[in-house]
Amino acid sequence: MAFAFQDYPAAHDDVRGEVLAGLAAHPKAIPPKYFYDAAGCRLFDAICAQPEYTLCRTEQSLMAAHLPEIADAVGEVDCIIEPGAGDCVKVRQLLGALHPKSLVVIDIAGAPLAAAAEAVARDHPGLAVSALSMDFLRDLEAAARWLPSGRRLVYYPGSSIGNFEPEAVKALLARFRDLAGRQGRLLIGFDLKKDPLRLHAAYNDAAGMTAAFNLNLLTRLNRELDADFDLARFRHYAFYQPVRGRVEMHLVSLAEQTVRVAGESFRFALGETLHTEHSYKYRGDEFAALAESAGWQCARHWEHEGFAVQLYGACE
Ligand code: AVJ
Repeated sequence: MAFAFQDYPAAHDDVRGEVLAGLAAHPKAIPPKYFYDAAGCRLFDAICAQPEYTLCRTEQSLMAAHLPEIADAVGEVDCIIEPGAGDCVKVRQLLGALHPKSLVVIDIAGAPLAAAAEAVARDHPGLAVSALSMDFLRDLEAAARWLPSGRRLVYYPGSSIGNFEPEAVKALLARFRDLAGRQGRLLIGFDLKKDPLRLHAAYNDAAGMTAAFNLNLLTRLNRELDADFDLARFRHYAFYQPVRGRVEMHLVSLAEQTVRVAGESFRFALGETLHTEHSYKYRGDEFAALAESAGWQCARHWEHEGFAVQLYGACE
């Protein structure tokens, strides 16, 4: 078994700085990557099991249904790189079809990533697995030294790309392109624009899992940054904004209140929002235009029940 774990603490230890800056901004905002502590990961899995939230199940069945065709279109691959790999469940599906020599998985949450990646290495003798704990938004270049030469595929499933503003998508995809190198490829999954009422329901599930996921961010800050958020005084509020083509998720203050976070005070007016997530939805051609502006050429498009997977090659 070939397995290596590398922690880049400097690249993900700035929770405090980033959260305090976000709370001082107008409107107040905290980046969605902070949802995913242990409880947040469990709540996200619970969201994926809700009848209203079909995104993960749809991607999973799209991939299963088109796997041979996708593998064929991707062609020969020496190394798969997955930023934000989490529990590595999605990339396992690809390994059996593409048979790469190495796998590089990256995630901000180091401990669960290391465990998941080590299990992948155990199940695939002969595959060299590297797990990198880092915030790939800040330190992706450090991943380059773990990449063997040969044909690389960047895999970015799950509509994680939806969390970024279009300008940031362009910048991130350009960095993926640098990482993939010449002959590099990108296989990316994203959620499509659809009936706004379906989108609304997906982020307002009847069982309250999305609300619990959103509010768990405050529980995390209470624990890790010695904050004193009163969860009963914030409302989960999510809606689809069709002009911008995104679901916005907020925590709206139900009272005028002052919250202490890491020794600092922040005032919330009644009705003031703490913005926690964007989840952009695209049409296939819209996303392809964005990726093409970042130096990628769209090779294939698959879609199934409102979800799309596209394959790109690097423009020469
Ligand atoms: C994991 C980013 C795809 O935006 O739909 C689920 C996260 N937020 N419910 C999404 C999420 C609220 C999810 N992604």
